[in-house]
Amino acid sequence: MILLAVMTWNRTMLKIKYNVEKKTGFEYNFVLLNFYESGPAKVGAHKDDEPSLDLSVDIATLSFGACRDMIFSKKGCKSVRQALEAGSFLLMHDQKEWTHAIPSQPCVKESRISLTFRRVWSSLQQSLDVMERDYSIPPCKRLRRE
Ligand SMILES: O=C(O)CCC(=O)C(=O)O
Repeated sequence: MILLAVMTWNRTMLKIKYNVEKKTGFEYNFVLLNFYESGPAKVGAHKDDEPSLDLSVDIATLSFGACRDMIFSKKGCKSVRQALEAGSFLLMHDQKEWTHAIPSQPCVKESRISLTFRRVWSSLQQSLDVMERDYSIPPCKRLRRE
C-alpha cells in the first residue's frame, strides 16, 4: 500500500531544503518521503520521468536510518549497485535514461527513510493548492491508495 500525503513545508523541512539547494544549486518545491519499515520493503526499478517533473532539475536524495542499496540500470550499461548509508546524499542526473530500484534486503532489520527533493511543474503545485483549499483537511490528505 502506498499512502501519499501532501503537507506544507515545516521549519525543519525548509531548513533541510535550503541546505540541499545550497549544495546542488537547484531549487526544489516538492519532497517525497519514503519509509522502509525493514529489509523486505523495496521499490521496483523505475524512472523518475513523470510529466509533472521538471527533468532539468536533478533529484536529490537524503538517507536516514538503515543502510540500503540502490541499483542503477541503463540499457547497454552494466548495472551499478550503490549503498546508501545514513546521512548520505545522492544526486540523480539523467532521470530519463536510468532506472533505479531499492531491492529487498531481508537481512536488514532496521527502518530507513529517504527524502527525495524534486521540482514539479507549477500545474501540479496548483492542483495540490486547490486540493488543499477545497478539501481543507490540513495538514495532510490521502491522495492515492494502491
Ligand atoms: O528511497 C530512495 O532512496 C529512492 C526512492 C525512489 O526510488 C523514488 O523516490 O523515486
